[in-house]
Amino acid sequence: MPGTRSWLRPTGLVTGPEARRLVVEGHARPLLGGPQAFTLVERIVWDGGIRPPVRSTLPVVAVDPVELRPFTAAPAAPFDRPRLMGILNVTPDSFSDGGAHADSAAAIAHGLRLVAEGADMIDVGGESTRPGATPVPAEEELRRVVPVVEGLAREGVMVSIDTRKAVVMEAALAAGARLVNDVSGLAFDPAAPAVAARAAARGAWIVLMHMRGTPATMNEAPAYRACALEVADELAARLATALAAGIPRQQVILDPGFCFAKHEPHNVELLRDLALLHRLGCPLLVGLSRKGWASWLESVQPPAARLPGSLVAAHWALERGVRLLRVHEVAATRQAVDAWVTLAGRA
Ligand code: HH2
Repeated sequence: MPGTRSWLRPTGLVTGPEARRLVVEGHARPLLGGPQAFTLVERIVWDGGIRPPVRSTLPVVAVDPVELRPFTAAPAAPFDRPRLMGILNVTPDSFSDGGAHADSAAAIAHGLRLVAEGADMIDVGGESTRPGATPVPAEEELRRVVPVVEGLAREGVMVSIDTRKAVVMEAALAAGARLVNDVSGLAFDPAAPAVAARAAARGAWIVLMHMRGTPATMNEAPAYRACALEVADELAARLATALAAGIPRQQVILDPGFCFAKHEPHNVELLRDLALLHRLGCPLLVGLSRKGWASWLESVQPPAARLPGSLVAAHWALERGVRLLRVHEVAATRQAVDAWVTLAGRA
């Protein structure tokens, strides 16, 4: 049928010594170099139309190893193991910590606390992107984030700048940021791809997140026929634009953008099919911390009370090969991740 394509999703996951034995015996392939391995592959065939995708499950030996390469190759450091990105919102209106770190000194102190708790990097944001958020002028965003980026970078912290604006990216990079995290996937500001390409040439990582529309309107009526496949295609398009702008693939991190133009069924479908995104060949980041990705979880108030749900979601993502978790509660997530690393490697 014209336009019919197929996607692969590793499944039938095993860990530890059992995973290593099954790989040696040829019954499994390592997921991104391990510690997990997958014994099965789901093939998803879809023509892009109104009929749902057709899914069939095969033993891993029935699939050409060349087709599986993006799912088996070990990522380069630092994403060869799970990493934590601690969230630092220097905003009055973020959904869970708005106003908590409004002045620079308090924000820097909080960032340093998150590093002491085990964060590998700190994501500094000066504009809330929660559903319905009001956009912030560039001058105000600069005033909020630059001193904080500077203060943390001076202390040797790896800083990520969470912004959609090229001028904010540029100022934060000059102040010492080494990651650019753009929830629009460099689509919001026409000047952003060139700024990100210059930063990548100097070694910065670029996070491309998936969303549709803008935070002000994105969750009014998101509609997908096959959410995970459409997100994969739209992220591939953002990646292609980034590559065309001169950003090397090895410097890109991809994020499906939970709750950005997505309601519960979309978030759940994306969580189920997360591992198919490895086909794009970049490390994956997820931001599920404190989010109401399911409607019952949304009704748990305040958002800071959603730690148990956030930890389970983080664990679910780790199991599927996600190597960068964007989280509010670093100490608790660090403990959960370290516990998972011990069990996944040895049990
Ligand atoms: N989520 C938020 C902000 N930035 N960046 C990436 N890459 N992925 C995410 O899921 C993501 C993100 C929203 O969360 P938060 O920063 O806690 O809230 P707010 O946008 O209200 O400041």
